[in-house]
Amino acid sequence: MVTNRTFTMLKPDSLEKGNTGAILEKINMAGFKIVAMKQTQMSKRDAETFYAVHRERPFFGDLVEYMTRGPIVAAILEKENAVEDFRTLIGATNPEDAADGTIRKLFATSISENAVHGSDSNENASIEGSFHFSGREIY
Ligand code: RTP
Ligand code: MG
Repeated sequence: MVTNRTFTMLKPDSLEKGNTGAILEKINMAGFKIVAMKQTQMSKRDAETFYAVHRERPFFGDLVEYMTRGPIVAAILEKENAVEDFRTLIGATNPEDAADGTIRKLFATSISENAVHGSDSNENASIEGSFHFSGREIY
Protein backbone atom coordinates (compact mmCIF):
# COMPACT_ATOMS: atom_id res chain seq x y z
CA MET A 1 0.00 0.00 0.00
CA VAL A 2 1.27 3.50 -0.82
CA THR A 3 1.55 5.36 2.48
CA ASN A 4 3.27 8.55 1.34
CA ARG A 5 0.26 10.10 -0.40
CA THR A 6 -2.81 12.00 0.68
CA PHE A 7 -5.76 13.55 -1.10
CA THR A 8 -7.04 17.12 -0.76
CA MET A 9 -9.77 19.35 -2.09
CA LEU A 10 -9.72 23.13 -2.00
CA LYS A 11 -13.40 23.61 -1.24
CA PRO A 12 -15.72 26.06 -3.07
CA ASP A 13 -15.24 28.88 -0.52
CA SER A 14 -11.48 28.87 -1.21
CA LEU A 15 -12.04 29.37 -4.94
CA GLU A 16 -14.79 31.96 -4.37
CA LYS A 17 -12.43 34.02 -2.19
CA GLY A 18 -9.53 33.75 -4.64
CA ASN A 19 -7.39 31.77 -2.19
CA THR A 20 -6.33 28.95 -4.53
CA GLY A 21 -2.80 30.25 -5.14
CA ALA A 22 -2.15 31.16 -1.50
CA ILE A 23 -3.28 27.73 -0.25
CA LEU A 24 -1.24 25.85 -2.87
CA GLU A 25 1.78 27.94 -1.85
CA LYS A 26 1.32 26.85 1.79
CA ILE A 27 1.04 23.22 0.66
CA ASN A 28 4.21 23.45 -1.44
CA MET A 29 6.14 25.29 1.27
CA ALA A 30 5.25 22.51 3.74
CA GLY A 31 7.05 20.03 1.50
CA PHE A 32 4.18 18.37 -0.34
CA LYS A 33 4.68 17.51 -4.00
CA ILE A 34 1.61 17.69 -6.23
CA VAL A 35 1.35 14.43 -8.19
CA ALA A 36 -2.15 15.09 -9.60
CA MET A 37 -4.32 18.22 -9.70
CA LYS A 38 -7.41 19.57 -11.41
CA GLN A 39 -10.22 22.07 -11.08
CA THR A 40 -13.61 20.38 -11.25
CA GLN A 41 -17.13 20.63 -9.84
CA MET A 42 -18.81 17.85 -7.90
CA SER A 43 -22.38 16.82 -8.73
CA LYS A 44 -24.85 16.22 -5.88
CA ARG A 45 -24.37 12.51 -6.41
CA ASP A 46 -20.56 12.88 -6.32
CA ALA A 47 -20.69 14.74 -3.00
CA GLU A 48 -23.19 12.29 -1.48
CA THR A 49 -20.89 9.42 -2.45
CA PHE A 50 -17.67 11.12 -1.39
CA TYR A 51 -19.07 12.06 2.05
CA ALA A 52 -21.27 8.95 2.46
CA VAL A 53 -19.73 8.30 5.87
CA HIS A 54 -21.53 11.44 7.12
CA ARG A 55 -24.93 10.50 5.61
CA GLU A 56 -26.70 10.33 8.98
CA ARG A 57 -25.15 13.51 10.41
CA PRO A 58 -27.35 16.61 10.83
CA PHE A 59 -25.02 18.71 8.65
CA PHE A 60 -25.03 16.29 5.69
CA GLY A 61 -27.50 18.28 3.53
CA ASP A 62 -25.63 21.54 4.09
CA LEU A 63 -22.31 19.78 3.38
CA VAL A 64 -23.54 18.45 0.02
CA GLU A 65 -25.00 21.85 -0.88
CA TYR A 66 -21.71 23.58 0.02
CA MET A 67 -19.43 21.14 -1.78
CA THR A 68 -21.46 21.33 -5.02
CA ARG A 69 -22.14 25.08 -5.21
CA GLY A 70 -19.03 25.87 -7.22
CA PRO A 71 -15.76 24.48 -8.50
CA ILE A 72 -13.15 22.82 -6.31
CA VAL A 73 -9.47 22.01 -6.84
CA ALA A 74 -8.72 18.32 -6.23
CA ALA A 75 -5.14 17.11 -5.77
CA ILE A 76 -3.07 14.12 -4.74
CA LEU A 77 -0.06 15.09 -2.63
CA GLU A 78 3.14 13.21 -1.92
CA LYS A 79 5.35 13.50 1.16
CA GLU A 80 6.66 11.19 3.84
CA ASN A 81 3.88 10.67 6.42
CA ALA A 82 1.55 12.59 4.09
CA VAL A 83 -1.84 11.89 5.71
CA GLU A 84 -0.89 12.88 9.24
CA ASP A 85 1.34 15.80 8.23
CA PHE A 86 -1.34 17.23 5.96
CA ARG A 87 -3.99 17.02 8.70
CA THR A 88 -1.57 18.94 10.92
CA LEU A 89 -1.02 21.53 8.17
CA ILE A 90 -4.77 22.14 7.65
CA GLY A 91 -5.68 22.25 11.37
CA ALA A 92 -8.87 21.41 13.25
CA THR A 93 -12.25 21.08 11.48
CA ASN A 94 -13.47 24.20 13.30
CA PRO A 95 -11.15 27.13 12.43
CA GLU A 96 -11.77 28.56 15.91
CA ASP A 97 -9.93 25.51 17.29
CA ALA A 98 -7.25 25.42 14.57
CA ALA A 99 -3.66 26.22 15.51
CA ASP A 100 -2.05 29.47 14.37
CA GLY A 101 -0.52 29.23 10.92
CA THR A 102 -2.71 26.32 9.78
CA ILE A 103 -4.60 26.59 6.51
CA ARG A 104 -8.00 26.51 8.20
CA LYS A 105 -6.96 29.16 10.73
CA LEU A 106 -5.83 31.39 7.88
CA PHE A 107 -8.48 30.71 5.25
CA ALA A 108 -11.59 28.99 6.68
CA THR A 109 -14.83 30.85 7.38
CA SER A 110 -16.54 28.45 9.81
CA ILE A 111 -16.76 24.80 10.89
CA SER A 112 -18.97 24.15 7.82
CA GLU A 113 -17.04 26.23 5.30
CA ASN A 114 -13.52 25.30 6.23
CA ALA A 115 -11.49 25.85 3.06
CA VAL A 116 -9.88 22.43 2.55
CA HIS A 117 -10.35 18.68 2.85
CA GLY A 118 -7.63 16.26 3.93
CA SER A 119 -7.92 12.45 3.95
CA ASP A 120 -8.01 10.94 7.44
CA SER A 121 -6.26 7.61 6.71
CA ASN A 122 -4.03 5.97 4.12
CA GLU A 123 -6.94 3.80 3.02
CA ASN A 124 -9.23 6.81 2.51
CA ALA A 125 -6.44 8.73 0.75
CA SER A 126 -6.28 5.95 -1.80
CA ILE A 127 -10.08 5.66 -2.18
CA GLU A 128 -10.55 9.44 -2.46
CA GLY A 129 -7.68 9.89 -4.92
CA SER A 130 -9.17 7.19 -7.13
CA PHE A 131 -12.59 8.85 -6.86
CA HIS A 132 -11.26 11.96 -8.62
CA PHE A 133 -8.32 10.74 -10.74
CA SER A 134 -7.61 7.95 -13.19
CA GLY A 135 -4.17 6.34 -13.21
CA ARG A 136 -3.20 8.36 -16.30
CA GLU A 137 -3.74 11.63 -14.41
CA ILE A 138 -1.29 10.81 -11.59
CA TYR A 139 2.43 11.56 -12.08
P1 RTP B 1 -12.73 16.92 5.80
O1 RTP B 1 -13.25 15.49 5.80
O2 RTP B 1 -13.48 17.80 4.83
O3 RTP B 1 -11.25 16.98 5.62
O4 RTP B 1 -13.00 17.56 7.24
P2 RTP B 1 -12.74 16.92 8.68
O5 RTP B 1 -12.21 15.52 8.54
O6 RTP B 1 -11.93 17.87 9.46
O7 RTP B 1 -14.20 16.91 9.28
P3 RTP B 1 -15.34 15.79 9.12
O8 RTP B 1 -15.82 15.45 10.48
O9 RTP B 1 -14.89 14.68 8.22
O10 RTP B 1 -16.50 16.62 8.41
C1 RTP B 1 -16.53 16.78 7.01
C2 RTP B 1 -16.91 18.19 6.67
O11 RTP B 1 -18.29 18.42 7.02
C3 RTP B 1 -18.44 19.79 7.38
N1 RTP B 1 -18.91 19.86 8.76
N2 RTP B 1 -19.83 20.70 9.17
N3 RTP B 1 -21.69 22.17 10.73
C4 RTP B 1 -20.95 21.23 11.32
O12 RTP B 1 -21.03 20.94 12.48
C5 RTP B 1 -20.00 20.49 10.47
N4 RTP B 1 -19.21 19.53 10.89
C6 RTP B 1 -18.51 19.14 9.81
C7 RTP B 1 -17.10 20.46 7.25
O13 RTP B 1 -16.99 21.00 5.93
C8 RTP B 1 -16.17 19.29 7.44
O14 RTP B 1 -14.89 19.55 6.92
MG1 MG C 1 -13.12 14.07 7.29
